[in-house]
Amino acid sequence: MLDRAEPGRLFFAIWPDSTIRARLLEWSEAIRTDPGARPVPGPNLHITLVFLGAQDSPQTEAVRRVATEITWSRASLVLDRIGYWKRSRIIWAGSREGSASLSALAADLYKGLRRIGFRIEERPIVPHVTLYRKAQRRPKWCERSIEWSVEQFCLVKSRLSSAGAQYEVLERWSVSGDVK
Ligand code: 3AM
Repeated sequence: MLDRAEPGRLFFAIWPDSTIRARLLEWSEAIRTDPGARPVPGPNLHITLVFLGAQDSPQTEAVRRVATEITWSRASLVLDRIGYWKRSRIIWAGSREGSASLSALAADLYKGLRRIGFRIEERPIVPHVTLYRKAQRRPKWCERSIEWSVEQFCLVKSRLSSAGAQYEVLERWSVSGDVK
């Protein structure tokens, strides 16, 4: 059940299509060692670009305008490594090389947000897809390479529920800057 009193937190993200999602799920299954680790369900798999926290409606509208004004080019990203963050107990899929275009997109979003008065700490993006939460140990080694051609980014609302995070994609922007 969603907690209706909770306004939801916003973030910009990249959402996989069904092909990339299926490959991520298959990889996630292949690296599993800790039965207590919680796999992120397929529909929730994503890469966070910029986290905005809770925002009211006027702010959300201003944030949408920032995204609409951004011009960006198609980003290519190769997911080819599995990582484990012991402190946050997260297992993730990431990229050895990173992606200059995704970093530029995140930097432009931060710039636009600062222009409209947001004071958020700019974090260098480490593009990653969280595969497991509450992981107590490192995953199994399993080599994979997923080539991801990113053509859209989106604004997402996250709400916490007893079943975990619930995500709602509010809007998507394509490479040309057009809203789909
Ligand atoms: O995409 P991942 O799973 O790495 O950890 C949260 C999740 O990241 C992160 O935003 C994504 C969508 O919820 N997140 C949550 N609270 C955050 C905060 N205060 C945060 N990132 C930065 N600051």
